[in-house]
Amino acid sequence: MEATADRRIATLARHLEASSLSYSQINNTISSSPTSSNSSVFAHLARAPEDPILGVTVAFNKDSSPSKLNLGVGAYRTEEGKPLVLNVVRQAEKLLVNDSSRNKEYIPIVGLADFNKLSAKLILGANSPAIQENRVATVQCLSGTGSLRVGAEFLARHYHQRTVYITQPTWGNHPKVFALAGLAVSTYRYYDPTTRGLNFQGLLEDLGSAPSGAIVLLHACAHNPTGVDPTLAQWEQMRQLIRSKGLLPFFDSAYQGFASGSLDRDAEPVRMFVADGGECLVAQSYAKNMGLYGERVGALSIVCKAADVASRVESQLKLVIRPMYSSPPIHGASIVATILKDRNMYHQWTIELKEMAERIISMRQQLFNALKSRGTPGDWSHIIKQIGMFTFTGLNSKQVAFMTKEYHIYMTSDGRISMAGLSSRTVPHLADAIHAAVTRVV
Ligand code: PLA
Repeated sequence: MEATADRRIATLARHLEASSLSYSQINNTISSSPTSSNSSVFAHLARAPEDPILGVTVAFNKDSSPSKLNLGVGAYRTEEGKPLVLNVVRQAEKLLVNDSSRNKEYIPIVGLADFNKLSAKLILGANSPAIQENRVATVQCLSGTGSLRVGAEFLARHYHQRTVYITQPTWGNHPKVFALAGLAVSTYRYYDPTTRGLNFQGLLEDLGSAPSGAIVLLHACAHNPTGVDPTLAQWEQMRQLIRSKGLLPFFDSAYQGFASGSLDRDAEPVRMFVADGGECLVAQSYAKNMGLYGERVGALSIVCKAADVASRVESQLKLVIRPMYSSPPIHGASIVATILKDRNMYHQWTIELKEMAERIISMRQQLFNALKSRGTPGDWSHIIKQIGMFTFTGLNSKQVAFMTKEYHIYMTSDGRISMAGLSSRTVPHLADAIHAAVTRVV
């Protein structure tokens, strides 16, 4: 425990140094400003920068242009550009509201039992031997981020290897989640900007030289931000390497069903690792595939080798969760459990999910066609090849800034656009902006 505390303080100190104030400076400032004096005890605080992804929405909200377009955060929009609540979610909510036997009592630290069982089944498959053998510890967490964070905290306390390897590049929150839990973060090569595809050789080399036992974060499908996924044959090679080196796989599954439109197909890489009998962690999010963004509903599963280990793991997860937020919220998980346990509702969900995935795929084709018809210089075939919610366009930060200033199009500065935020109506505007950016800004 003491070692954990020391590590946290060291991590925090590094974090603070990076924002130009040292830990001891802050300590001094705090002690020399009593709460009774006129100046604030927080007066020393520098303004923190906005989040690189969520800050795009903040800037977008301030723009008064009628043609503004937010392609920053990965949030699904309809053809009319509106947020979508799935019909099946509305239906589940009505059932919940009309059920007078329901109450608002605290739920257990680990969350709703039904939700946990059904979530494990969703990602690992209905016939998963790991589930049948009771070797999976699942806890309900605060969406994907909370699941990653609980997993990271658990590993920092109980796992012998403290280094986690993340893809280069990755979702911007990954390094922060792991570093603040007290783990050391390293990267492995993943994306090749020249081919706009996977740097598979680099990936194998880097994982091959990782220290034995290191944690490897894997995007289960629809890699964020690149939209580049390994093929199943490549996954198999990765599995063999990871197992032979005794690395510990930690899957981030934030887009199950969003990549291909099929929940089972998108879960194949995870199932491949579970089928070999080895251990792994999986963080699941229902933000995108059930459109439950703000409900903050997700799950962390730890697949173990034996039932008694899984049960001890679960008991320790409770000690991680209780001092963080005590127990998770009830509403979102009740919606998910209602849908997953009812055959008809589950079927309806798969149809609505497929519609969302297909609309995103059709946006790829439309944007590609629009750039072709404008004769925009460059090979834009990666737009139709990439998978999931995002296209990693290859536009540089100057071109992105130009598109925001001149066309009121908002996206992250690394050139990532959320295809789910586009519609047939807005494709021409985006294509005009990209055309202007690549022909006028280098
Ligand atoms: N993991 C990955 C790979 C993600 O892309 C995201 C969300 C999450 C986890 C966490 O999602 P959740 O906590 O809401 O379940 N990424 C978004 C949003 C969609 C964000 O940055 O928070 C994105 O625009 O990248």
